[in-house]
Amino acid sequence: MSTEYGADQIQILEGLEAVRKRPGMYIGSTSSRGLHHLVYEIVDNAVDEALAGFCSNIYVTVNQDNSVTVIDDGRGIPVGINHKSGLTGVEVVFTILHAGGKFGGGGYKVSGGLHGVGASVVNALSTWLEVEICSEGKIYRQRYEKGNTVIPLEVIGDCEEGKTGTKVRFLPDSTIFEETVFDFDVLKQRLRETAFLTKNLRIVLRDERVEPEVEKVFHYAGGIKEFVTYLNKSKEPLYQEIIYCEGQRDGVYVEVAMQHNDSFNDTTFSFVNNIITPEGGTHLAGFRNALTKTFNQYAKVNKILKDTDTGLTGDDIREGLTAIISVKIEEPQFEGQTKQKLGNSEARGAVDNIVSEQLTYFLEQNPTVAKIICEKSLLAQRAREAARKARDLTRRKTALENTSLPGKLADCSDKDPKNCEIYIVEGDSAGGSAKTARSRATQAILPLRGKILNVEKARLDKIYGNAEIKAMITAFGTGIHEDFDITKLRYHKIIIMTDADVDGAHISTLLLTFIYRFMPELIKQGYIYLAQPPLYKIEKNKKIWYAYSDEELNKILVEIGRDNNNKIQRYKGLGEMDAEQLWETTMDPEKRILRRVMMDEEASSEIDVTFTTLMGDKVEPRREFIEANAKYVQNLDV
Ligand code: 28F
Repeated sequence: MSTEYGADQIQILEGLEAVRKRPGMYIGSTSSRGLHHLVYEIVDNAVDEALAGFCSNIYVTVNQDNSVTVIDDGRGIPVGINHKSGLTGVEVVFTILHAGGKFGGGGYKVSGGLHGVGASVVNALSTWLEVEICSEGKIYRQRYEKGNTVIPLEVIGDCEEGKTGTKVRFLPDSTIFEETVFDFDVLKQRLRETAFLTKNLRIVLRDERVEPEVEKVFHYAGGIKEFVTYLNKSKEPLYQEIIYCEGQRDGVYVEVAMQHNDSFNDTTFSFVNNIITPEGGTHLAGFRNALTKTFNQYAKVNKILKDTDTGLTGDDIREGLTAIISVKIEEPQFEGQTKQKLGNSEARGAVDNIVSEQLTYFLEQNPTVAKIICEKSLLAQRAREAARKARDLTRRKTALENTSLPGKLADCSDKDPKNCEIYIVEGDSAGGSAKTARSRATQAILPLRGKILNVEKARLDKIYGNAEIKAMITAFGTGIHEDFDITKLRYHKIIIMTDADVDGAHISTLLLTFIYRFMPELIKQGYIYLAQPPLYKIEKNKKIWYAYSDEELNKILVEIGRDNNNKIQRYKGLGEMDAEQLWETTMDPEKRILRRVMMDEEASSEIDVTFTTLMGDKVEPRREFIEANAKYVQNLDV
């Protein structure tokens, strides 16, 4: 190989330098999320090899030094020189942005990858990266540092007869990423999803940083059918079958799986080339159209609906539905502000067509299932009518209705939402203390009585009729569902304040479930917080300390000395604090600790599982909640 820098090499260096200068442009961010994307980029290349039909196992290992190794048993990245570029296949993959062959031609039909940027971005953002290829009985290796070749491609040994594959190991550059420690649970969730979406692919995830090592194997022969079963695992399915449609049309490969459960939510997730599309797009629109059309047709033909009846709406049919829509397409076009919405028009027609045809056939073959779904939809239709009436009462359409703020709300005087906060407080007594303690100008208090309605288990009419829920909806000002309007939000901090015990945690979950189902945008945009009341009060020689955790208590005790003059009080509830203490420990913006509730849309299928597992009928493991909840919460000292 030539050691002189030709025009091509200079271009490569400039390309990778650009990635290091503005990493956010290529991987979204340099936070923990961007860090994890590095793994997905490498894994996605291996998944592409699986989709092409040449790879059936992928091994992902987080090593002790926090580097990551990904191995596949595909054909191995080509080691020969590509005549057009004068580079080896390996160099094309690891040094050229938008590595060739991924989109269109090159034997690759489809591709994952955040923006299809691939392995070269990972290479540019790694302190070092090593790639090993097994091909034609030899092991080849190349090493890069910050994207630059430090050891050119060389043969380092022999490999087993007939064995082929690719191994990549890289260490993310700590001068680029704010976070360099991989979260095993985050990787686990994403790789499980990837395995569901790629039938028969086996993904083995290992964590070597812990003793004993942890290993997870994801391998689903049923693909997205098993994904639906997984999502419904803590719900009651209405029938045993998973309805499944599959086909190809206009260059779009379509797969749909679905099953209804006895809940009232629509849990549909759509994917394009294995990447979740939180805002849906043409594929989802095609699915919804097919579903509404096909069920109405079936219900009419089979006299479940009379000709004079108003038809079933999409919402009616999707009540209690769990569905996965997965399309694979050569050149996906993403639209919308966050580029998360599929735009290709051919995907709409393809999904609509394939689902309409195969669903019609399924319903004819399975009249019992068809009847169950139609009846559930009819019930939903009636409930929706009742709900509409109840809901109109909770809607605030005009400015005049501002006067109808809930009676229990102690509103703040400042009217600029940016300055305003609302405390949702468990119990009337704590609510009273909070009202006394608050800073009237900017802090509003809404006390809630007793347990909050579990929205996972109630139909819309009951939900709209619930006083506590109505009070929150009116106080927040945004409306819900299709009426939701973030510009009407009356407070830029919505703070949930409950007792620091198991019941308090349960109430927080109920409130978060309600917000997640009815106004998820409030979570996505970071307006929801959890207050953190202290667990202990320590008194010594008339001086007072508060501890918010057991560790903190120990720290304080070490500082002030453990002796008999210490008076330690364990707070069981907010009610044990007087107004002054509540202000000082939990409400004073200068001193309090707030935890912001976060939500990663990429992980939305897993968040759904968390909420339904916690709030559904089958299990209510309170302790588990506290652990699971911790994952969606970030500590903030505000
Ligand atoms: C651990 C990560 O990256 N696996 C990959 C292949 C296989 C081929 C390929 C990849 C070469 C130059 C585009 C092999 N034989 N795992 C991976 N396995 N890339 S990445 O080719 C990419 C072309 O430009 C491959 C025949 N065709 C393709």
